[in-house]
Amino acid sequence: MEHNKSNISSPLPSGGGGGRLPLVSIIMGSTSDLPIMEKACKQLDELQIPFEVNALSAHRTPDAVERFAREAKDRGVRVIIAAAGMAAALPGVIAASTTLPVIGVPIKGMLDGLDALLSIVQMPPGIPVATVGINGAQNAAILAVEMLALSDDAIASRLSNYKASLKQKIEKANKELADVKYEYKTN
Ligand code: AIR
Repeated sequence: MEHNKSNISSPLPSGGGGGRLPLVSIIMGSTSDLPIMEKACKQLDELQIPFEVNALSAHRTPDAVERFAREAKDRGVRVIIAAAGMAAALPGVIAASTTLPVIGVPIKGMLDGLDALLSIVQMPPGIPVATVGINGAQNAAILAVEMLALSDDAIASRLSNYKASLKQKIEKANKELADVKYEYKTN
């Protein structure tokens, strides 16, 4: 998998992106979240959305997080996907310093991820974080693309093809289910 270049110092490998500016910024509390967040990267790649990915922590690198949030909009980023586990302050702290929509991904670590889910979803009035399910990185990417599609017909068309492919996939799977035999199965 290739990761795009970013102007934020990152422990992640860089490269690819074809010199495009990122529309979506994926940020995670630690590179230990990457195995989950790779699903978001893969989905954005599939839908041909330029993105960047960085690891910054609300607790370990608070100044860098605030700078990231303040500068993201001027860099052309349209949607931020922020993921963290445990006491997951990152999405909320970012949402506090930007008017861009922030999609939060709770990462399962302790307590089956409920700690992160509640930390991300229970934001005070005025500072929303659109929270997906625990480890819901792929849905976060799709939601981000749905936001971009509101003002971009080419993206809207790719998104609509993707949704149609989901329908075809389940229809095919259901046909295959017909070949599964059980003594008492009637279809
Ligand atoms: N985390 C990092 N800084 C603040 C928080 N809440 C989260 C990371 C990761 C978890 O703590 O998002 O899910 C454990 O991080 P690490 O680096 O110890 O593996």
